[in-house]
Amino acid sequence: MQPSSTQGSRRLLVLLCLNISLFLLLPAHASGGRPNVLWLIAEDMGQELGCYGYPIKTPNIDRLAREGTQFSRAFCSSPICSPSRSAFSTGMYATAIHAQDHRTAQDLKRKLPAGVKTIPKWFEQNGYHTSLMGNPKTDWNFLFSNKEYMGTDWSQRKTGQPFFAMYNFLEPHRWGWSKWPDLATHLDPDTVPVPPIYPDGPVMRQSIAKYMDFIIEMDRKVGLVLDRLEEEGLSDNTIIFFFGDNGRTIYRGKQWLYDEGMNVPLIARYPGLFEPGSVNDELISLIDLAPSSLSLAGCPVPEKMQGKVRFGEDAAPRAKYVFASRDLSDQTQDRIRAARDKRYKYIRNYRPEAGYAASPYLLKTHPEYTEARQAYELGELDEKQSLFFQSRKPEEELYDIEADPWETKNLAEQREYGDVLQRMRAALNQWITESGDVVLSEP
Ligand SMILES: [Ca+2]
Repeated sequence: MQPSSTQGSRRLLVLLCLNISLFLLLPAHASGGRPNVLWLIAEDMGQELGCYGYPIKTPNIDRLAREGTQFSRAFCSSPICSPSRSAFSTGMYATAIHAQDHRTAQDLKRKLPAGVKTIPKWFEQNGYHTSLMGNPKTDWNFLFSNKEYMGTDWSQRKTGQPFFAMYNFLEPHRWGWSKWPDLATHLDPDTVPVPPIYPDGPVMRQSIAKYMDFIIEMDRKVGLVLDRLEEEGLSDNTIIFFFGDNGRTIYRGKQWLYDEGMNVPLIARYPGLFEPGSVNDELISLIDLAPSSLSLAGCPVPEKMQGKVRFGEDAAPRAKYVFASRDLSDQTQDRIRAARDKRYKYIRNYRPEAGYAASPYLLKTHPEYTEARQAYELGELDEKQSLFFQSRKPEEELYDIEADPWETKNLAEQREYGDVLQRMRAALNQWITESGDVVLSEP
């Protein structure tokens, strides 16, 4: 769902002007105290929300979008839980801190490098109370103490103390589906949209309907948190970021570097900074949220953080690219890196011979994969739907996302895209070197 770029640019320009003027008029400390920072984190979720134009009723998150800024080009830096969470919780690429493997065995985990800490630790150092709320998930692929967070609820803070809270929702993560069989809402599988890359079968429809059911449930829970902020008089002095930790979990989404695995919802609300109801089409990586949150709260941004401040008076220049990695994912070893600009996606497969290996986890939890695989073997899938069942991946993939949002037409070998390919290759190479990819750039 890409808004028109011309319209988006105009809106962005207006937004930036408004933001700059409003920010100057109403800095973070205008109310006399430092703002609270609240991260609301959905699991395994793409932009399937009413406010993004998807046919689903999500009134609470839509309300957040109406009161803040909705980002269309927000991306995780790894398309699966633990490397993504390791990254956005430190403001570092997972590949730069030995956290790229999902999930790293406990005895292989390392300490964070000197000068790198988790976001709650940085906030604690700046006098904040920190809490891990909702689903108590860290899922970090590095060694950490049991004191990373000070508590489990912002109510545990001292009088007058600002808080940072990471509030995790389990929904719509797939292994949780069986735990809540009695949701208030059950969508009719016959009414859900099936993307063109997937065969339209009954199990596929059930999987998508279930995913949507859980988004509706997650939206209800977000509403409870927003109501609580309001009741406690905290709405105006709390910076909120709502986002998904990685993309949607249908079999070509989560774990893979297509937009379905990388593109996540991101909505920011902070009265006086984010223009109500605005849309921002600029590239943003989830690793930008840690430095941005610290900066907006008036805390120094640690020198080593690789993410960039994206909002407020200390914002960095706009990003030209976002980058992502995939390595071990459960039981399947692969190595993929990707660069994405506002229009193109470049994917480099280091193990093309591995194909699109389905892990036992995927087979167990994604019944639509088995349905689709059987249809493929019976010759019932079209060309787009068959891509995921090829025994070998291309070494390089290049997609024009504007023309081909589901990334089905690989342009890497087309001569007219040679310049784009070369530019994207160079950008990826530069990122691998400069970010210190521990797998690819160490001797
Ligand atoms: Ca996840």
